[in-house]
Amino acid sequence: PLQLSHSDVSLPLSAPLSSLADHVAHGFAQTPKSLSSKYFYDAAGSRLFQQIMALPEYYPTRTELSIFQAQGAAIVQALQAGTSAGQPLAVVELGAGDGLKTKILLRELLAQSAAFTYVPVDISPSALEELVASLREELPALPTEPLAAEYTAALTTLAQRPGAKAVLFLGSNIGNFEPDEQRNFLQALAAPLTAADRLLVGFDLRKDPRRIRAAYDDAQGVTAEFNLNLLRRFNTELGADFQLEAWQHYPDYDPSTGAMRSWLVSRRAQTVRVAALGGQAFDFAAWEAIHTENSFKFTLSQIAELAKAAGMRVVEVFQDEAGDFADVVLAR
Ligand code: AVJ
Repeated sequence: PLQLSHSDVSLPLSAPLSSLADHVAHGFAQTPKSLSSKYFYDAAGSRLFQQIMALPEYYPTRTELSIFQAQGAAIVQALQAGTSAGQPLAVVELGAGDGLKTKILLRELLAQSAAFTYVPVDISPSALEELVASLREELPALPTEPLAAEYTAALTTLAQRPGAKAVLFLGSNIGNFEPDEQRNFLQALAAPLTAADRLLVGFDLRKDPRRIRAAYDDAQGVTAEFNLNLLRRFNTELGADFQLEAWQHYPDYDPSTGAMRSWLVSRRAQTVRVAALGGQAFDFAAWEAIHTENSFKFTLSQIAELAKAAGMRVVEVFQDEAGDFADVVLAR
């Protein structure tokens, strides 16, 4: 049997992660200064996100989990509806993380399907290693082809891979994109698919704005740590000299647009230097904010419009009873 350890794991890195230093230089040249949320997920950030998923305030993960627990069989059927029986299926998941929710669907697929391969894609090699190790334990019969890469590499994999496909994009990860990016990305995801293939997308829905805000401003401060970890990462990986106590996590929800945005606010005027950028200095005014994440919330009609704009149709919508979250099956 294959042994997996931290030293010998060789996950195929199909594309190098784009340079963190370049991203910082580019992001800090913008107004307002902006960073991509994809850089949250180093090993520490992935662990913090696991803690977030268990927080009492952070409802999306346990809500999507409950949808899978209650309706997993129907979801898995909908994912295979276009596929003829016995045809091998590739289940490609973007941003697989720890796979906690996906395992429910994988178990159901193993029970229902003749042959399928699981292709978890994640930007965090450490999270992917742990996922693969846990799958070897819990679902040893499942062929798994992990890919430590960004979403764009998953698009290449989808285009190159023959046969039927089910693409999973769960957890409202799509909410990290601005609305025009959401449409463009779904369009790019649809491009390599045939009419028989299915896409399952998780969307966090509009709800009491205070509940949404609280999910990103938990009492224990784990989300604040998660946000600040971005700066810690720049200190360790880029030799930056961010003083973490001079920054404040600030989440902000706009119920008119569904835009949940996270910021890091500078508590005072300060200058930060980045060794990896030749010691380049960046000035921050007192109370200046860096935009670090979007977590858009959706209405069902918005989702239908988005699918249409991306050239896809809504096949089926699965929701929890309270209507907090939707898992939507899409097809070309
Ligand atoms: C993993 C992108 C779905 O936006 O809700 C959680 C990340 N950020 N708390 C989200 C996150 C702060 C999460 N996603």
